[in-house]
Amino acid sequence: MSHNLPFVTSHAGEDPQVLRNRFQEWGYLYLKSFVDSGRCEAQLEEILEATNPHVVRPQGSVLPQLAGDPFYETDAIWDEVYPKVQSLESFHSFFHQPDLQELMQQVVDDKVFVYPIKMARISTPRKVGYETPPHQDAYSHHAGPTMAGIWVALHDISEAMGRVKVLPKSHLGGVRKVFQAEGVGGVQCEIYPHETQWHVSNFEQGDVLIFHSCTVHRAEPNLTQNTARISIDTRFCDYGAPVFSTNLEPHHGWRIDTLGWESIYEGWNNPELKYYWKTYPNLF
Ligand SMILES: O=C(O)CCC(=O)C(=O)O
Repeated sequence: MSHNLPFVTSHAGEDPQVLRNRFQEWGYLYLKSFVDSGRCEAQLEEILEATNPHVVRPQGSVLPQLAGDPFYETDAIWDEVYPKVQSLESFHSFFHQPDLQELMQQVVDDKVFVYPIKMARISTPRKVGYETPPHQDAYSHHAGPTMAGIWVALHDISEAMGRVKVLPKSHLGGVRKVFQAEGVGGVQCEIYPHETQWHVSNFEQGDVLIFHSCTVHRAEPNLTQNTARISIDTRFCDYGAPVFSTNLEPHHGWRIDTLGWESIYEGWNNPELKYYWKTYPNLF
């Protein structure tokens, strides 16, 4: 039987060496209220315009609400709304903002490379069993030990809403065997019998979770009646570390025909982030 303990908490402004040591000790950093609420709200609003009419925020509601049938990644509704989410310039720029880049830089202790692949997660109720199973990003993103994931809560996320949790110190054992599973990503990694204690807390808007490429993490099921959980994430590494080609495609671009960089870039104002990785020195 597994049980949860709260995340070990970090704060913006802590000594970068302290943050790095904590990251290497536990395999993750959980930063409270790192991203300004206004920025999260603005990003959430734009995403909700793209998910309308399936996930909306009715007048008076703070949290996104599922307005019709539940869905998960690869369902027809997902395939309808996700290209619209992926087309948002603000969504692709989010992790390139100076404070987030500086945070990633502190973790890698070097110049940072933010992966082109940017993910939005929409966890709806009534899809129990389809939440992201336990996995390691080293496997999913074909990456080495200096890659990490960065995940941002765009609104408060309570226990019932499908939080993301981590298996503390699981990065210390390297990359594990995987087997097929239901849920986002379709694979699950091995969990050893003694690994029963997970770390998780209720998120507040703007909280940031950073996880080592070998840290096992998973999503909890969304057990609410109608509330959808929306978060965004990407991957990063020290500049020059090898980056595998699948991370250069838009998320789900490999299976949704209309989802490619050309269509994503249509209508963008700032050309700076278009194909910014083309000059990266270590793509494979
Ligand atoms: O947000 C989620 O549901 C899954 C996040 C995750 O597992 C990941 O970013 O690798």
